[in-house]
Order: sequence, then C-alpha cells, then structure tokens
Amino acid sequence: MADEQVESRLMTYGHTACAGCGEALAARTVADAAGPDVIMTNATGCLEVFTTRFPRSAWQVPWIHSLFENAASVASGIEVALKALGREGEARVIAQAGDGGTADIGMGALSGMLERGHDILYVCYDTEVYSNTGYQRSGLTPYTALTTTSPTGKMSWGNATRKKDLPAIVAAHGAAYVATSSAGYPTDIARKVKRALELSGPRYLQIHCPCVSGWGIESQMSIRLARAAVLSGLYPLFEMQDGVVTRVRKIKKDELLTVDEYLRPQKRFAHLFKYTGGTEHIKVVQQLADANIERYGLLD
Ligand SMILES: Cc1ncc(C[n+]2csc(CCOP(=O)(O)OP(=O)(O)O)c2C)c(N)n1
Repeated sequence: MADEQVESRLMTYGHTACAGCGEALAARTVADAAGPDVIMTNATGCLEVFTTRFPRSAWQVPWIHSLFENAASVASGIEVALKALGREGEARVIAQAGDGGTADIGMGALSGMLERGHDILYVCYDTEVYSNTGYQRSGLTPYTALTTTSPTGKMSWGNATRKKDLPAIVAAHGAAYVATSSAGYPTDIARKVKRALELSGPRYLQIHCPCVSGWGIESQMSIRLARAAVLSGLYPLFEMQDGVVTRVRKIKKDELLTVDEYLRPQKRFAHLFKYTGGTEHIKVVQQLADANIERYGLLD
C-alpha cells in the first residue's frame, strides 16, 4: 500500500474490532481512500458497534447511524439535502452496511436508492454472516457454511442456499458502477473507492471481509483466507460500468488454488472434511468457483 495509507487517518484507533477483523481493515481503507470530504451513514452491525462504543468514535469524518435497514435511505436524504442547500460540491455521500444489512433487511432501501438514481457510493462489507448478533445466515452466506441458523447435523450440510448474486442485482438496477473487492487486497479496495468517487450516480462496492469468530479462523489467517477466496475463483474481483464488466483481477496459473485450500482452515466448513459425503459438497463448491472463473474469464 502507499505509505500515506498505512497509518489510517479517518477511521482510527479506539475501535474494538477483533484482532484480524477483515471489516475493520476494509473500512479504514475505504475511509482513507475516500478522503475527508465525505458524509458516511452506517447500518447497525459490527462496524457500527465496534467503531462507536460510547463515548468514543473511531471516525474522523461526519458519520451517522440510525437503523439496521436504512443506511441507503438515510444516505439518500443526506444527498438530496446537500443538493437542496446548494452544497453538493462539499461532500460525497457513502452508505455502509454488512451483508445482512444489505442483502436482506436493507435490500428494499438499497433498491430505492438505486432506482431513484442518488449520487451515493454504497459499500457492503460482506462477512457472509450476521457477525454482530452471533452468526446467523444472510443472503450472502455461501453454500454449506455452518451458521447458528444453518446448523450442521444428520439432516443438514449447513447453509443450503447459494450466495445471492447481489452485484448482478444492483447492476440490473442500472447502477453507474458495481465492483467487488477483498480485505485481502487493500490496494484494490482503495483503487475502486477512488474510481467510484470519480463517477456520479448510484455506485456499489461489495468487499469480502473475513470474520475471525464467525468463520472459526485464527486472526493471523484472515488476509491469507481472503486471498484464497479470490485465488480459487470463489470470490471474483471485478468492476462493472453501466452493466458491463470492464475489468477483472486475473488469477495467474501458478496462483490458482482449489477450494479445498480455502475451505479447510475454517471451522464453518469443518463438517465437509469430517463426515462421509462431504467430498460431494466440496465438489459442488468447486463447481461454483469454476463457473466464476469461466463467467468472468479469471484465468490468465
Ligand atoms: C430491525 C432490526 N432487526 C434486527 C436487529 C438486530 N441486529 C443488529 S445488527 C444485526 C446483524 C448485522 O449483520 P450484518 O448486516 O451482516 O453486519 P455485520 O455485523 O456482519 O457487520 C442484527 C440482526 C436490529 N438492530 N434491527
């Protein structure tokens, strides 16, 4: 990373995230890349809780939390208020939420924001689970992951559904810019935030963020696993403008990993390696990764 981004200026010390939290790393990268002339809204969730434990705040920019479901609506109100006051040149508006706040309960508010064409960058920190309330599944929880509401057992191999293709859903609204990124690649996050802020209209950035306690991993594994998701094809990194994929992060042949290497170190996938029949489910996950590699042309 560039030197000036090593020391975070805009989301600073004083927060209470777990060691190795992907969301904290991603959020401070977003804040520093965006710069000080922003107003941020935040849905209820880990990021809100760990950055603003009363009486402290880790945010050095104007920041507001209201409810779990309405980060996009509050941001919409701020954006039109700035326009009404003739002050839209003074600050860009960024809405932030977790995957539950985005793909589930905040989906309607996000859809409205996109439909009305607000000039907002919406950032979804995708921990693939409701981290803040004890690891319930969300619409972005991957196939077979163990969560407290998709338990494993004789009748269940964990989460039975696949990840909702939210970037495609957002793009179908006619969003100006849609991108995915990963806490494993902070320079990629920073570049995409800057690119998004050069554009106007509704923009969406979804960042894959390891959750140490929710995924059952060691803190020091966080970045390595975020990268393994990308390098196996399970979490493709791409950019779309006006509905068309304009750029992907290619996987070099010698970087390519099997999904095994991503799944195995995580307790939420331990059942796949422990019980007879797990191999069949790992094959399905590998097929999902292969389909991404094909769809986005990820291999060099
Ligand atoms: C209407 C409403 N329902 C439920 C909650 C409880 N709640 C607060 S945060 C949260 C989960 C947040 O998960 P996510 O959006 O994925 O963010 P994360 O904590 O993973 O960053 C839930 C269920 C709430 N605050 N408001």
